Amino acid sequence: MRKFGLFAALLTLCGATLAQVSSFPDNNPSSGRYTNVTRGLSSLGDTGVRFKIVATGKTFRLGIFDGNGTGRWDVACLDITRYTLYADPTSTGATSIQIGQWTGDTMPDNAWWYAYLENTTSAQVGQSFIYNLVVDWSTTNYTREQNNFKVGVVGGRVSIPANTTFEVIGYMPNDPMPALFSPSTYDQTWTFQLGEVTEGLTIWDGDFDVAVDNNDPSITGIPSWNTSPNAYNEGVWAGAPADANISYSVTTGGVTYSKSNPSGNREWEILTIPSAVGTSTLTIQGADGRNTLFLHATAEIFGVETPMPSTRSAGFWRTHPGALDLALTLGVDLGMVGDQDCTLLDIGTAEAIFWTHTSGHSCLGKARIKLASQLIAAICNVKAFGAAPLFDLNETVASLDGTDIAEMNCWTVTLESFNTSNEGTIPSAYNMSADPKGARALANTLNGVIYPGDGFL
Ligand SMILES: [Ca+2]
Ligand SMILES: [Ca+2]
Ligand SMILES: [Ca+2]
Ligand SMILES: [Ca+2]
Repeated sequence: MRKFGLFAALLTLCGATLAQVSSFPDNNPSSGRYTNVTRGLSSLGDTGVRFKIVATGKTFRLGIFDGNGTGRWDVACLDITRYTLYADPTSTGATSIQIGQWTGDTMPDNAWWYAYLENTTSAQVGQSFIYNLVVDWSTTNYTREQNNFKVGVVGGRVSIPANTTFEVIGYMPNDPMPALFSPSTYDQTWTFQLGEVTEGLTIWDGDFDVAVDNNDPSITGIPSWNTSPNAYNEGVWAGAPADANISYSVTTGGVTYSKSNPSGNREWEILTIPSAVGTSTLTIQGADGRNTLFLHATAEIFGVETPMPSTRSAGFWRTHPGALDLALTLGVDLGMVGDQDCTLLDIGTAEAIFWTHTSGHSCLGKARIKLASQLIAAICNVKAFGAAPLFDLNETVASLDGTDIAEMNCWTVTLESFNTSNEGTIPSAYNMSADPKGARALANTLNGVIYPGDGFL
């Protein structure tokens, strides 16, 4: 009984950290849904926004999608956006201990950027590590600007802290400038999970730009926490640009509270829920890509949690040549290995690395073959299945070209553990039959012997 309890507790601990990818608002590159940082633009933007990250374990991966301010998913970004991570063990938005800072101009367009971070005791509370991610503008030189992005965390959870203003925008393919905002599956709706509140729940909606605004009797003036210099006192403010059908609601304890006439231009309105029961859901309908929505709630707000993508072992990739061939078309780059160019690995070399007998090779060659086998599998898992390692594969690739055998063996163990970490469902295109014989026959040979190349001697 006691043993089982301990095992169950360990499972809970491990499952809570690695079973999911936590993203805000989501981790889908074509959903059209973004959070952003804005200034001006007939709206309520200001200096920046912030996110709470609670990590567990030894390391976590911080991801930013489209962190840059140009190209796809961006229209009006002039300044450089800063992404600064602070230790925040008190969950108060502390900024005294900086963990790292990155700028949008170094991040890729329409793609994820990742930082691999070791948890630090300066952020520790019990078994958790709490961080404050601040996204802001690096100057005050521009009065009208906007950078859209997503945040994704593996090895932890990202949220909007309670009593914090945040921003969201969603782009349909037919929004202005479709070249920037398609393909997009955005359907004008949003769903957020709200953290538990013990008292009543209050949601403030800002600049929802409802076309025909009314006066909200439950609020006067501007909320005391508002920091935007552009806010108007609550009143009757026609939307600019106007959204005809925008509304939102909160469902809690089986009851739905709706706000059918939310805020007009540059004002804040309110939805009060007298008794929120357990976890609640916030839903928004009718939001388009011409207008950033501002929200501020007394509850913590969560985006989308998605299951950890699956992985397959080196043994799978070795014996499934069809799946391997398909994954290799996505570009498996092992860099230079000695004088051997493995930057665009072909199936003959990949199968030769998998199937070669290491007996005739040097210690270095053997270490490289073992590491390269796991590395091919890991890169295939990342590229084909979207698997999410908690370490930087580029460091492993660099190690493969080095001569530090102990380091290589260490990476081999780490990679093997990653490659066998999640035997869940894989995309159907990769569900092919095993064909070990056929796979072996594809391996490069030299004088009739399987030969992965000079870099692996
Ligand atoms: Ca962009
Ligand atoms: Ca962007
Ligand atoms: Ca109003
Ligand atoms: Ca507006």
